[in-house]
Amino acid sequence: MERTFLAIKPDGVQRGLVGEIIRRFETKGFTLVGLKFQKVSRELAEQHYDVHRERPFFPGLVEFITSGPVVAMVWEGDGVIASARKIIGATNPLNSEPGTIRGDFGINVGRNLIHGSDAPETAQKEIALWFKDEELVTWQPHSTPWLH
Ligand code: ABT
Ligand code: MG
Repeated sequence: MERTFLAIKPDGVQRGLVGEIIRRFETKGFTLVGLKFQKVSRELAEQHYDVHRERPFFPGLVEFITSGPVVAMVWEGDGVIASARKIIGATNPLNSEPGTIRGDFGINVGRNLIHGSDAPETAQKEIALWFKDEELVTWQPHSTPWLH
């Protein structure tokens, strides 16, 4: 079953949007398999955003992501990687559609509330970076038998 890595960033936590954001993935029908609340070390932040290391916004990005606690999560379900990106919305909240998380709650590209893996390879890499195998729970939700 497909899995993706999502993280509610410090701005989402500070603004009290943790419940609202988790609710959207739960009610869509995806399954939570990993969850932790933590402050992010500089080392983890730099590894997570390694592809952006040479970009001018990289130092500010690392500063921001390490500025307060984040909610790191792994979600499972058919097509969850692409679907979560749709639920999250475009990178710049000013361009993201109403109805998406960033479209509904954000205005600033540097404060865009939530991260979602952008492809199967990055999902795999990010899950391994943020979670140990034993922190992930394999289970079958039984409450929605007709979902799939
Ligand atoms: P993430 O889920 O955080 O990776 O965002 P997303 O994949 O939608 O967008 P990318 B391109 O990966 O941006 C990573 C973070 O860098 C910030 N950023 C990006 C800027 O501040 N300025 C820019 O010009 C660009 C392209 C936005 C993303 N995170 N935050 N916060
Ligand atoms: Mg990205």
